[in-house]
Amino acid sequence: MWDEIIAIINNHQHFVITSHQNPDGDAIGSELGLAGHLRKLGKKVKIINHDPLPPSYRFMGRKRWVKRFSKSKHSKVIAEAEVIIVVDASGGWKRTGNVGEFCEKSTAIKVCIDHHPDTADFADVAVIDTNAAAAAELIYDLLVTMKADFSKQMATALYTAILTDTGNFRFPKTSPHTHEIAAKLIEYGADPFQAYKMIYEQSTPNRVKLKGQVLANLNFAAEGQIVYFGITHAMLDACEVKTSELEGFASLGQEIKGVRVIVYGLELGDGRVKLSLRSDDTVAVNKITAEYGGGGHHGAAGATTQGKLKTILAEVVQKVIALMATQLPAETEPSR
Ligand SMILES: [Mn+2]
Repeated sequence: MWDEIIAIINNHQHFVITSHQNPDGDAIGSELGLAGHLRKLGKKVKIINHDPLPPSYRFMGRKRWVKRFSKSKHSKVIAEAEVIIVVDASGGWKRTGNVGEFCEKSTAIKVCIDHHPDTADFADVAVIDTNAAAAAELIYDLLVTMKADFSKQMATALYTAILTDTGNFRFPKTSPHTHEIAAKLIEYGADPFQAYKMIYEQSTPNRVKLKGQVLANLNFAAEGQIVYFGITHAMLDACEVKTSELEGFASLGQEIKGVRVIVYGLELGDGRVKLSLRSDDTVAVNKITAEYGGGGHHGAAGATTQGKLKTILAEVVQKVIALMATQLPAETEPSR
């Protein structure tokens, strides 16, 4: 499955790696793990993303290793790259934001490595495995196939990617292989305690207070099977919390018994609302985000749309109710 990609890596020198907008732990960790290996092979590698490196992921590598796309600085690099590798983002160049239009125009060979169920026909070569719990699992497999020498930094990046994308090894795609990979990465120097602390225990007091405010005002529908809430720009201003600090808010309410779907809307302050949907995997919430031009998995999906927060939340909740009526009822015992 990796032959073609390995041949491409071996035969070229200049690489650009990118991923989706609003990069998560899997996007950044996969990029850094792969880049670490390519650099060890003596390749020239640039990681270029639409967004800046979120501060919470800085511990995975040096800040300068992950660049925020700038037309003046990077359009030439992208145009002249021999190979562009997109990780954790199939579904087309639009998923990669501003980087995408330059990647599309580049004459580079385009490679996609991902675990999302989206089409990848924008790439020349794609390895898509929807059974992988994280794109980083696929990167790990590629690196092992290439007999990579894992540094502590590469192991930390890939471990953190898997940690975050599996919701701490509990989402349904967490497999024996996921744990085998994690075990190896710990051997290679990843520190589970440190990774958890750096990802989940770096909140500001204001962030925790905003969380409290959200939890105190959760809304319920479908007899408690749906939790929904919105965060307005005014709430962020009042609490002095930045949108970049809201990682993890999409699963608020998940701990409540009987909840199958969480609908979360965030006012972006420019007339747009960012929607994040979560489900216990019995409801394919990506069907709903697709209607808003977004993507994702059954259990976690997102989209950005135009309109009033309250109206959009009400509309999405109705869509979830309709979708739940067409799908299997929740199991009495959770599947995970
Ligand atoms: Mn992922």
